[in-house]
Amino acid sequence: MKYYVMTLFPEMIETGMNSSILGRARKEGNIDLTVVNIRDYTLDKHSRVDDYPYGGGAGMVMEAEPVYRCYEALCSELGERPRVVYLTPQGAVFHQKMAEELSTEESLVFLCGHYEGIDERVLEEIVTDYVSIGDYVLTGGELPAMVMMDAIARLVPGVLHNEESAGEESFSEGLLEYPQYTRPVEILGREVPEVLLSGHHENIRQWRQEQAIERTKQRRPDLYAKWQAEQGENS
Ligand code: 6GU
Repeated sequence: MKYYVMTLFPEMIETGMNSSILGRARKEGNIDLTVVNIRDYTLDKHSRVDDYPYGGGAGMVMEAEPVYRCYEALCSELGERPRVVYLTPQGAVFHQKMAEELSTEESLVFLCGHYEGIDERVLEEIVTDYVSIGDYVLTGGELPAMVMMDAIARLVPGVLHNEESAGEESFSEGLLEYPQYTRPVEILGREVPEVLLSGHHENIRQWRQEQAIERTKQRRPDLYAKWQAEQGENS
């Protein structure tokens, strides 16, 4: 998977993408990341990339030209025109299925806005996907881009190692994950559930399934209702 991030804050992306599993995936060559500074593409002699909004109002708007020139330079270099994800609270809310779909792309461009947004005309010209990561307002698209890159990367073959398998956790079957325990057997006056010590694989599987269902019902009644409806369809 090749990620390209267009941003005014490249160091924020570089810092965030160097640690943990993502850092390892880059070193191992399963994820490639190129961060480009939109400011490098302004023709303004003071390197300005924003201006006052037509019609008035608070804040500044990012100009179309540097963003457009930045994307076109990228495309010339690549010899292709990858999908462009614009991070905005006005987008469709990101979810696991979307991550799965995007993980099949060879390359993805993430466009990060700041201030009061980007001139609509360049968005109309280059953006293929408008995505939000939830119903709250952030100061810019960098954190959302990193959230998406993380969720997508772990679905790319080779990124997770055996012990980190992508299949069996939250959402893969529409349920939250069952509780986990490790040594010691007793701590804070609480014991590991007996069944997990039994070595009886079928009982353990059943117990975990029940826990996952109960936990989803309690904590995410919305997901539980969806899961129940799907159970009905499949039987
Ligand atoms: Cl993608 N951008 C910004 N600025 N705020 C957000 C968001 C994106 N998703 C949720 N809030």
